Order: sequence, then structure tokens, then C-alpha cells
Amino acid sequence: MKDGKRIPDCDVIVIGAGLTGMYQAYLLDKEGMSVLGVEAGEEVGGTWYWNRYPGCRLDTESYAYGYFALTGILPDWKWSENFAGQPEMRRYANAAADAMDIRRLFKFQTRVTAAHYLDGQDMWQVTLNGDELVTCRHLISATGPLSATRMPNIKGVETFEGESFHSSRWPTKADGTPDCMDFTGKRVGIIGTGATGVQIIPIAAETARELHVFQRTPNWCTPLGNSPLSDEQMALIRKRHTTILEYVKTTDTAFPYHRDRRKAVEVPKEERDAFFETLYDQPGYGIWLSGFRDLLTNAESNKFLADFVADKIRQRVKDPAVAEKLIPTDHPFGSKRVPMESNYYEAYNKDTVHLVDIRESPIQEVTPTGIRTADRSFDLDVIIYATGFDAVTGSLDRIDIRGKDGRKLKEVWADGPTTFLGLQARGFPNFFTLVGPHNGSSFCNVGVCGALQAEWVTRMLVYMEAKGLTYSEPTQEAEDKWTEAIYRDFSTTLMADVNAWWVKSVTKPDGTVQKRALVYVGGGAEYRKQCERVAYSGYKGFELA
Ligand code: N01
Repeated sequence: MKDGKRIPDCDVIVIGAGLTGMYQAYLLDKEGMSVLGVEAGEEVGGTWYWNRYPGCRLDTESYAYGYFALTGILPDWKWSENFAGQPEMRRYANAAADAMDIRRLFKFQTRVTAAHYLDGQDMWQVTLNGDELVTCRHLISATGPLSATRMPNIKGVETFEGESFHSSRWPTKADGTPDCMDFTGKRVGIIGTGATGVQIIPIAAETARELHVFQRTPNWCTPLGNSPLSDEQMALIRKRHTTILEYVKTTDTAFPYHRDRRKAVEVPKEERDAFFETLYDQPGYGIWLSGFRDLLTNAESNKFLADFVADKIRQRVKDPAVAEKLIPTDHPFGSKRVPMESNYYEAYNKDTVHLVDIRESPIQEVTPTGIRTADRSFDLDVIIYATGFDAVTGSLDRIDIRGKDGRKLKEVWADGPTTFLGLQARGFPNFFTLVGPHNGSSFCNVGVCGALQAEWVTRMLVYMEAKGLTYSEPTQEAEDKWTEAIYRDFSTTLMADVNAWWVKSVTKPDGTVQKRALVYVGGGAEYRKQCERVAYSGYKGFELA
């Protein structure tokens, strides 16, 4: 007992052993705090543990995503490809866990089912697997912005007699390696054409007897341009680790690209198209992240690029009717996540691959033998649900989180999140949300931005400990100011009205739908500047006690 308050079982509980959670646990353990990590999976890796589907890979340059390789933790790590595949990412996560010796801090195959703030005690009581109780001073979620899987609400899903699964719950063999990677002889149906579907489709098309792609909304996709990394290239990258890290920290998304200073509307057509051509051919996200600076703020500028990419789709897909169906008409280029593809469009040139437009002919039900749409039935052996995630807040909504006075986080955020720095919400003291809503790490190269955020939180907790402080909560004023700025800034972009995972649609009592941003769009560098300002002011905006 201290000041009549109970001593918690540990200083900190970290939820999640993805790249951010394991690094957070490592940093706090190094500072001498007692840390308990809780992870639902069997091992570390988070997104790279759960997503094992064929074609799963990075679309950030490996060397720019791999924070542990860029810092002293895995300085000798050798990437084999410019954009590493999932098996390599899983090895990387495990090697980092070994190097940081953090496995001993985590309970695996354990879920946090509830977390209740104990009023007056400056601590949280956390329930593990529904029955084990443990208390901590600080609770840190590192549950990932894209981890709560979303299955479609289609009649009959459970009646299908073949194999079916969500893309992020791919079946595994007894030895833990992914099963179902070869579709030879099988009739496969895939629902969803987001970044996941776009990675799976060309690989499944290689072996499937028939592949039916059930598309509701096409996305703007551009080439990934992956290639192996030679020993010489890797040696050069290793020499530049420090410079690479410093460079990506200065960019908006921590990808290794800076935006062009020009506005597309001010550049003559010929020059513009030549620039687009260069961007389209270069590996990675340049076309989205280093194009003209008015891409996401000026509809006319956006259309220049959208028209250019639409023509590329027409050139790559042989059947003009199929090509037109693959060209988005409902959202500007880059206002939704741009899937990076490898032979995605060419897959539709195979006689065995069929695009099913479920806007024209909606899915009516899943049957024991396949999928029935409004105008025909498809007999299938496998159905893949690449239907995405209940993003950013979904993984927190699935935990019974209650703050002061027993208020439920899910209810407090029902109309959209309210936070300060995207790191804490008023009414939920001592609870930090890494890579959570309204913070600059969710719309970023998470490998780097999540780690930088974990470092910031570590500094705050060390500061509090040094001063004997056991309580932190944002002031109402700080939270209001932050939240208003998030919603205001997002509404000025072309992303504001789009149905993307970073937007929460809230249905109001009068039936109208309000779109609420889940992410911070001010850029990673600006975000960290704001966090630094708060830290240097002695955590102004937080009530500390
Ligand atoms: O999910 P999504 P995702 N009936 O939400 C469709 C990251 N990521 O897993 O657009 C029919 O983008 C839905 O259709 P619509 C990345 O940040 C990274 O693909 O709603 N269809 C859409 O086509 C990415 O943005 C990598 O009309 C339904 C699809 O399912 C994020 O994860 C790779 C439906 C869902 O697309 C999510 O990507 C993969 C229904 N009822 C993912 N419900 C890298 O490269 C949904 N859909 C690192």
C-alpha cells in the first residue's frame, strides 16, 4: 500500500507482440520497469504472424521498414528482396525478439478480454482469457490498426462445405507452415479486391483450375516492382543505416520519398505525363507519395493521374469490358489505400480467371457448394474472404475497456475517437494507444513510426517514475483541440468522403451517415514535432499526479 493505494502486480501491461508491442516491452524492461506482455498468437510478429496468405509481402522498401535493422538491434540483418515477403518478415520479427530477449516478458496464446480502470487506485485491472486477473499501473495497447478481421455479413457463410477462411486466418499445417498455397485442380472464389486480394489473386491465378474474383469496388493499383537485393546492394544499405533512418523520419509517411514541390495543375501535360510515366515504372509507392503535391487536395490534379493510371489498366488488360470494370469510378486516385501489385492486371488475361461484378449482380448467399449471385451460381472448392478489417479501433472495441466511472471506451468513441496526440483519451488514465486512432503512426510506415512512438511513451513513463507520478490523463482542453484539428484537417482532403478503412461511418439517429477520420493526416514528421513539444513542456496537455 502506498498513500492508501494498492501496489499493482506490474508496472506495465503491453497488449500485442507485433513489431511495436515487442519493442515497447523491450524498452520499458530496459528501464527497469516490470512488464507483462500479452499476445493472442503463438509467437511474436503481429501482422506478419497472422497474415500468411500467398503473395503477402511488404510494400514499403524492406530496408526503410526494418527499424530493428536500421538501429543497433539487428545491424547485420540481410534483406533478400527490395520488398520482403511474409516468411522473411516473420523471421525478422523472431530474430528481433531473440536479439531483444523479450519472449520471457510475454504470455502467448493469451487474450486480454477486459481492462477496467480502478478509480482512485491509479491502476488497471486486466482480465486474461476471461478469468485470470492482473493489475498494472500503465496499460499500453499495441494491437495493430489492421488486426480485427471483418467477415462479410452474407447469408449462409457457415453452410459452405469446401474450405473457406479469412485472408488473415489462413490455414496452417501441423508444423505451422501455411497450407492451401497451391490451388491445382481447385475452383477458387475470392471476395475482396483491397491490398490483400490484389496480392493473393495473381498467385492463386497461377494454379487454380478456375478463379472467380467477386469485386464490389475496384481500386487504383500500381506496380510494386519488386526485385532481389544483391550482397553489394545490401552492403551499401548497411553502410547507410543511420542516414536512411534520419531521412525517412523527415518524410510525411516515413517511406523513403518526398513529395514533389509542384502542383499538377501548373505543369504542362507533356511534362506531367512524362513524370507520371517515370513514377509508374519506379518500384514502390513513389506514384502516390512523391507525386505532385496537390494530388490529394485538388480534384483536377488528381484526375490527371487517375486518367493516366486508367490508361495503363486498359493497356494491360486484354478484354476492354473487363478493363473498364477494373477502373475505379467512385474515388479519386490515392484517396483509398493504393494496393501495390505484381501482375495483378495480367491475371485477368488468363482464360481461367473471371471477374464477377457484384455491384451489378450482388451475392445473394453462400451455399454448401459455392456462391450464388443475383444471376448465377458458382461451384467452388475454396472461398477466400479478403474482406479486410475492422480498422484502427476494432481491436480495442473487442476488449471490454472501461475507464473512470466504468465508462466503456467503445461507447465513448461511438461517434468517432476523441484523444490527445492519438495516445490517450480523457477518462481513461494511464492507458496509451500505440499506432492507434488519431495518431501519426497509423498512416505511416508502421515499422518505423510505431517504434518511434514506443520510444516517446517510454520517455514519458520514465519521466513520471523519476518524479514519483502515477497518474496521467489528457486535459479536456487538450483533447478537444487535438480531436477538432484531426476532423477539420481530414475534411479538407479528397479522402474525406471515401469509403476507406481509415474512415469510420457513423449512422446518426436521423439516418444520415457521418464520416469520421480514424487517422492523423498531418504527416509523421509534424506529428512527432507536436509530441516533442508536449514532452519538452513537461507534458503540457496531460494532468499528471
Ligand atoms: O482490406 P480492405 P485488405 N461483400 O478493407 C471487400 C494493409 N495491407 O485486407 O471496397 C463484398 O482494403 C471490399 O469491397 P468495398 C493495407 O493498409 C497491406 O485488402 O468495401 N466485398 C474490399 O474490396 C490495406 O489497405 C499490405 O466495396 C466486400 C475488400 O473486401 C489494409 O491492410 C497487404 C464485403 C476489403 O479491402 C486492408 O487491406 C495487404 C462484402 N460484404 C493489406 N466486405 C501490404 O502490402 C468487404 N468487401 C503491406
